[in-house]
Amino acid sequence: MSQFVEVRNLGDHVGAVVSVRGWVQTTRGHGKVGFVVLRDGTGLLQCVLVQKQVAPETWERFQHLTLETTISVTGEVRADARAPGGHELTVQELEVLAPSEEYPIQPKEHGIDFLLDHRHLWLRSNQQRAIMRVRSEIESAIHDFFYQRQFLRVDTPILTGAIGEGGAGLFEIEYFDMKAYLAQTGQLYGEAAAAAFGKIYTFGPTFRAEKSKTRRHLTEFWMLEPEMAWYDSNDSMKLQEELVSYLVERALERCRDDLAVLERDTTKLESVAAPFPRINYTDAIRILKEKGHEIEWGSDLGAPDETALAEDHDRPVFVYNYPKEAKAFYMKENPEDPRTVLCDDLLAPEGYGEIIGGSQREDDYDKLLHRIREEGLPEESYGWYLDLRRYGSFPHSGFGMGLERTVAWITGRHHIREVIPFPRMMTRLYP
Ligand code: NSS
Repeated sequence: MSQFVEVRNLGDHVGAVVSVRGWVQTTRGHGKVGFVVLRDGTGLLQCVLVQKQVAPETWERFQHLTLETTISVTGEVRADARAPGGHELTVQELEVLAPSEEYPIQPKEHGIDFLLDHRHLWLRSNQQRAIMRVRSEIESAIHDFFYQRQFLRVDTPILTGAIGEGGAGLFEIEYFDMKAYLAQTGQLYGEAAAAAFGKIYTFGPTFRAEKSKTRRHLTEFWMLEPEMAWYDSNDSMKLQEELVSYLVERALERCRDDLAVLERDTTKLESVAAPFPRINYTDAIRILKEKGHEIEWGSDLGAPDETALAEDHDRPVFVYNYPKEAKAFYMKENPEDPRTVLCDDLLAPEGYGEIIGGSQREDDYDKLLHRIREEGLPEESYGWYLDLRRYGSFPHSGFGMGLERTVAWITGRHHIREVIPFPRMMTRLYP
């Protein structure tokens, strides 16, 4: 057992003498009084040293402290509403546990490339820590949401045969004497699991060899993918709006301080409540044309189109039933208009664009096989997937929510590279 107290628990020790350890975030001195803001991972603590009240060695050590030096301090805890975290420590002793060389990240403006090159250190900064805490809270909220609804969590493979979303963007790797691919999605495996368990979700890293350098694309991102037996596309949209409302509510409830550090305008999140508006794809094209966008029926929506559709609303909007050719092979043909499929994209407001893509799945063996052939996908790899339509086919739907896009929207970050601890992009594998 450590005799050290965590900063977050200092409220239980007001008036007592305790020891705290962590890293020097800032120091400043005014003549014979010194201040150190210590960060221990659980919070920030302002430590005050008065020269004539501490041993000369302690004062000497304080004067030579550099940023990010690992220290331990012992002193009396005082409640102070103005101090970060609400407490201050009147220091009696200060020890250096490990020195720190000249720290690359200084309190000044650094360019984004410099910060990304130093991501392993940048993570220690106040804003980055706030973002990661929100991310972690959203992850916990995802698990709570599905646990409450009795979904089973199923882990799907990352190493796969040639199977996924189809199209470009597969990462190919050597797998003994075979080719393997990093999973673009867990969905197809999720569909197999839905036939075994009814309602499931999978949550893990997914990979796309994205050549696009946009603020919405990573090559490795985390995706939540629920899959529900017996749900039609409408049932799925209802679940999506309940989920997203719940996640936003959780962030507002439990991450107020972090959102304040990030200067997020939370009034924009407070209006996020189900139900969300639903726009048919064909209506979406009409609206976009009225807004002067050059888009024709048949094409997928681009980022500026998504922004324009979402800007009329104070909460995310669904665009549903896209043309077949704009979407993946596994989506169910719309019986009312076979040119389209039963699918939806959920577009976040404030320019964040698509955070969810979902659909009802094609459950007809012949239609699915036809689509696989039409797309020129390697039929042999899809044998097991087709089996799901041969041995007891069933109506089912599911969706994929990109964690980083969702967290970027909730935290108000411009680029999604800031909301994952170690972003992977076309030109970035380090650190
Ligand atoms: O390609 S998706 O639209 N859909 C799927 O992968 C389905 N197989 C999901 C399913 O139905 N189970 O991607 C889903 C979401 C999308 O809305 C984004 O939020 C996110 O995944 N996404 C990405 N985030 C970050 N970077 C990249 N490159 C990316 N691609 C998709």
